This record gives sequence, C-alpha cells and structure tokens, in this order.
Amino acid sequence: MRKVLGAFTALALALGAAAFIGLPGATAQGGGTIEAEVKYNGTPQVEKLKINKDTEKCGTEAVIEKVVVGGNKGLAYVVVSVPGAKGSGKAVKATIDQHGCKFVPHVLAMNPGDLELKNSDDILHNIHTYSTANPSINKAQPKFKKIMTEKLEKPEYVKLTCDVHSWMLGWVAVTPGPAAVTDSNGVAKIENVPAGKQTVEVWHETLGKQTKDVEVKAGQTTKVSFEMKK
Ligand SMILES: [Cu+2]
Repeated sequence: MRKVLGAFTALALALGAAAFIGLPGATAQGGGTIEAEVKYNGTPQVEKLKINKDTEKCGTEAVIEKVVVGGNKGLAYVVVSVPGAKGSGKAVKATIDQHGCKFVPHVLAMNPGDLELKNSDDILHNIHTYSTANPSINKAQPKFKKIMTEKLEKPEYVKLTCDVHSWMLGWVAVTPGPAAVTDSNGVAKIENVPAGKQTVEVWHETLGKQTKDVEVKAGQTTKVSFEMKK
C-alpha cells in the first residue's frame, strides 16, 4: 500500500511540476485568454484644479482624469470583466493607496472580499464610498492609520471619495468573475477564463457600460473590441 501511495505522490508531484512550468495541456482549468481593446472616438477629458490644502503632500495642482485616451484612441481605466465566469481564477488581495492625495490606482477591479486601503501620505484622509449594494463606508483614516481593511462583498461599481480633499476620486469595481482594467492603450487581458460562451462586460466611469458575447477556446487568446460613446 505504501508503495502505491508513493507512486501516486510521485505522479502528483510530476503533474504539479508540469503545471508550474506551463507545459502544453497544463493550462489552468483548460481556460483561455480574453484580450479586450476599448477605443474612444471623442476628445480626452482631463481637468486640472489648483489646490491650496496640504500642499506639501498634495502639490498645488490636482489632475482629474475623467476620460483618458492614449495611443491609437485607446481608452484607459475601463473595467473589463467576465461576470459569468464566477469563481474562476484565484482571488487576489485588492489594495488601493492614497498617495499624493490621489487614489492609486484610479480604478481597481476586485472580486467580492476584502479591500485594503493604504494611507502613504502621512496626513488625514477620509474614505467615503457611495455604494448601494454594499454598506456605504464613511471613515476617517488618520496619518497613523497606515492600513484599513473594509469588506466589499456584493458586485458593484463603487465610487470612492475623500471628504478632506474634495478632488480625490477613485473607483472600485467589485466583479463576480475575473476582471482587469485597461492600460493607457485601452487594452486589458484576462487569463484563465473557462472555455465556452462568455459575456464580456466593459464599464467606464463616465461613458457607461457595454457587453459582447465571445467564444473562449482553451489555450487560445480571443480578441474582442469595443467602442465607447458619449
Ligand atoms: Cu484625502
């Protein structure tokens, strides 16, 4: 019996090693990759605001990134998610920082669970969320409180502000399935999406939401493109 168990363990270890180094056929859960490209045909909307509060940490100018358009008309800060692929992939610890009196990143995608809020500014901030599915949060985060953890357990696009610094604005997308946020070229990649028919949802803070159906194939990249309109 011991010998059989030993052989079984050796086989399990070998399989584990194959998965680890990514041999063909060892793709996690037989999933595929979705690569979404989001474009915007309008003009970027980035506002600059003079500030005179906590200037030693915040600087004297705040940049409000409403519509950020990069190379090739790519739209940044779009949340791309696959709501139907619930429970796939592994949960990652979601962290948002308050740095230079800005929420960093400006848009964060996470699965339902804990959101870690960091204060690396050494000044008082205040976490104020405008949520409806999740309980609304309105809590001071003094400079000595470097990290706070809050629960966001229901899928929702949550607006995040600070009552101390009126210009501070961030978004937390709590998505049931895997998600990613587009980069400055308007591209986001989601890996390990279960093969089969999936609906891809894109959401932007001022331009709204769109969906498209795609067919995901194991071990392959499925490309999908969106154009957001005003
Ligand atoms: Cu603040």
